[in-house]
Amino acid sequence: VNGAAKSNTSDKIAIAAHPLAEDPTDIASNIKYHAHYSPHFSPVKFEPEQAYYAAAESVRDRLIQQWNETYLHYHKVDPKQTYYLSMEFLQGRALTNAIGNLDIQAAYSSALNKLGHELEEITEQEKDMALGNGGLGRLASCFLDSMATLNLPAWGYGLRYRYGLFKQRISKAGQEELAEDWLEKFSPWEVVRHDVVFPVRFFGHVEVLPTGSRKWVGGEVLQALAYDVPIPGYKTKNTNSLRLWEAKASAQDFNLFQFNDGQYLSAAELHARAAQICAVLYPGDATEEGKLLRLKQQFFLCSASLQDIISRFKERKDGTGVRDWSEFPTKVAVQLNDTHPTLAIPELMRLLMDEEGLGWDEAWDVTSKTIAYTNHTVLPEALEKWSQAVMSKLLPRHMEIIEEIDKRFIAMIKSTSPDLESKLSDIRILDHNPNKPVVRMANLCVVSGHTVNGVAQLHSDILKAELFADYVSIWPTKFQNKTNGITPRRWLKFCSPELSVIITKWLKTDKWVTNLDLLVGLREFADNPELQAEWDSAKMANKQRLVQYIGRVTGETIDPNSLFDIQVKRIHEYKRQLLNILGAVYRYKKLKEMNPEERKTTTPRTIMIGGKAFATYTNAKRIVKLVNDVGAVVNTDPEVNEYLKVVFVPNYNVSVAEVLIPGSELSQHISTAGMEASGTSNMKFALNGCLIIGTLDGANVEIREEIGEDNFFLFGATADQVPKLRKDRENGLFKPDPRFEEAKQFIRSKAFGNYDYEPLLDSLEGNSGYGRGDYFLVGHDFPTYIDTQAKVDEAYKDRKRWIKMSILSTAGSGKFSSDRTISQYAKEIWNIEEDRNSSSRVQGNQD
Ligand code: GL9
Repeated sequence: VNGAAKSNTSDKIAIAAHPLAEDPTDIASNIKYHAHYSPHFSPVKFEPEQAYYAAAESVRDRLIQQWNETYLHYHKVDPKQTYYLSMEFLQGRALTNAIGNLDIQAAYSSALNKLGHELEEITEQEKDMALGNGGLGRLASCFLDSMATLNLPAWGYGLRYRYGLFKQRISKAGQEELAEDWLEKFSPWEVVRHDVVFPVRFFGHVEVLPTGSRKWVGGEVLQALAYDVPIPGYKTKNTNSLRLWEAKASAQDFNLFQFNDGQYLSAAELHARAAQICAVLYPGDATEEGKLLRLKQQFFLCSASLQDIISRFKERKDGTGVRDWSEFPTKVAVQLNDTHPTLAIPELMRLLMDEEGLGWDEAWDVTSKTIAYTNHTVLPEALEKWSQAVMSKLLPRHMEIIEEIDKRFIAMIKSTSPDLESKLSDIRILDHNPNKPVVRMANLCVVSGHTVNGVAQLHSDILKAELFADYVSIWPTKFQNKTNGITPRRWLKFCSPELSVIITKWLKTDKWVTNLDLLVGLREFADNPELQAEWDSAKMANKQRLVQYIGRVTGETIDPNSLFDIQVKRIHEYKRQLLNILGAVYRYKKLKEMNPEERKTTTPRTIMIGGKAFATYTNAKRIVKLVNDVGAVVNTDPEVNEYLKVVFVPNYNVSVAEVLIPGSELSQHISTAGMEASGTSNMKFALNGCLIIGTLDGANVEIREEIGEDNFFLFGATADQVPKLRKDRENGLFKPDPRFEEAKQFIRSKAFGNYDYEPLLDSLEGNSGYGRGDYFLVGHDFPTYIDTQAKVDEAYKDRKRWIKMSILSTAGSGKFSSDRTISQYAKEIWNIEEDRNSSSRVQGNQD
């Protein structure tokens, strides 16, 4: 718009490179330097997009400086280092986070002003790096932030997917999926390492060498090329890496003869296959399609990462490349983020035995002391099982190794725990079920890893009592809990600067940013009218920002004085968005039945629901459609739309969450008890002073303990009641509440259009049967849900009480910092330590 004005102001700034400039004018020069000498656009314009890329590259210069220093420092010191292997990292945007962690916000903001731009506006130009599906991937990213901030030597390893999580568009038909090309215009946040390349083999066969040792040969060999993303810590020089692998084929694999012969496709066949490996993020839910490709992706990550880890182990210390292998577990900790990287186990065994010449016992000792496993779900459909036939074909040597681990485990049970012999068919690794012989990846992890952990206390208890119960008697100390956490930098300080300033003012310190327990200090002021007024106005500013956002993406006008009630997460039946929308339907019906005077006494609400449904998960897509259809009717009904709006927030992702969460007042975490392993958005909402309506599930249990039961709207069955409730239901003992029947009937009456909701509603009916019988207990929990929502309405009318609860919610959230979680992993699983030198290294000094 004001491009001319912008270039005029910007003309006064000379082009120069001051990579570590402090002064805004020098920073502005550095930004101009990038726009000029590393151009990505023709030199005519300097609009927000151009300014974003130039500013990002300028910030990256600083990161590279301390990143290189960190690398060289660890190279020399040779500390024990953690490697977090994950198929998913949900990084979101990097610019605000980098500027915030480097503590250069003010200088960059003013530098950009000098160039005619606003920092807030240019940060909006960045595409989310969405290499993950949901909580599991975002957790990995929060962990990276904490590992860097705590000065831990710790890297992430993942895959560089071309297309991250799909973009969601809402049309008349419901959800549509579009490819999201985060690399369309290049990412300033990755650096390709042309010297870090490892071969990764698929297929082929095993040969026995004259020495008796075995070797995997033949098949197809691709190259793994490293792309590094810098991970800055908050106010520390320590800068770690997220290393993402890309699959390549080499020039020799390009068949010039075929190409010249016009056979273009087959000439580059291996190149095409390489491109498939990193083409898309696996959608994450259970599907039959693409199993082989998914297995290839998993192995690609594991093999490249372990070769890299081993080569770093050899290179460090004296650089001779010769080290005692018993030292390996004292220098390397590998954490498996769920079972997706399980192949790290047989791959490490193979590398140690077949490439490095170790015997089985020695290799097993090293492997089992190195690897630990985190379980993130008890949903049976998400517990990975790979066909033995597929595994033998794609990874013949690994299949041999898995068979040997299985055989030795059985022998061990027979000799040491004969009482468990009858359980062997469940707890062994191979399932020889004649219909479909499979490898059970979770069992392989439990048998091979030194530690297994769940992600919230309730979840860890369930793992020990149910899923892994038989192993507990074999290895009583192997099982731990590590309650999840979130980074307070991204999820409070940077996404809600207004609230952060107030917190710092009242605590008289900003140390809470790295010591979140200090938030309890807010408790003593929870009744203070001055704090309450400031708190209220900060929350209102965040609500206003959200009003603008919703207006922009949906065209809907929402009332900033209504209660902002939000449920955002992947759409899944166990997360029960259906319970939420049935509640909204019931509320709408009651409002319709009231007279205008009665309506005025109600608490106005804006219900916002957002999240992506996996493309082939039909019921999840029907839920998205239903939310949109209910919204279309309610929001245009002049009788009620002052009191109720229902908004579907499209394309929920990390940067959308950064706008929604600070503006929320009530959020819903209402999964069927026992099914949500932890949840992490519940922590983000609570930290931002948002009250929770929720079940006793996952980390909700601990959040309620921390912030106090008076400040948590609890309802629903508990995890230990669920099995009996399901049984009762099967036996025809369930008596539905009339309000539940009323809500369903209202949808069936076509009040929200003609779409066929019968399959969705039918899932709530009957006693049992595929897709029937209300497995998720929506009907059972509906009446207490409605009653509890009425309590929410009452509480909201008392402004003082509500704000006090909001303050107490933030005050009680200290435990849920990922800094706490990561310190526990570091001490209790990885045995790694903070490197104090890496925080204080002087610039330019490489030690
Ligand atoms: C999940 C659990 O479902 C969540 O409850 C948990 O908070 C996170 C992180 O531990 O892990 N496990 C899982 O498979 N997902 C989770 O969110 N799924 C996705 O990320 C899509």
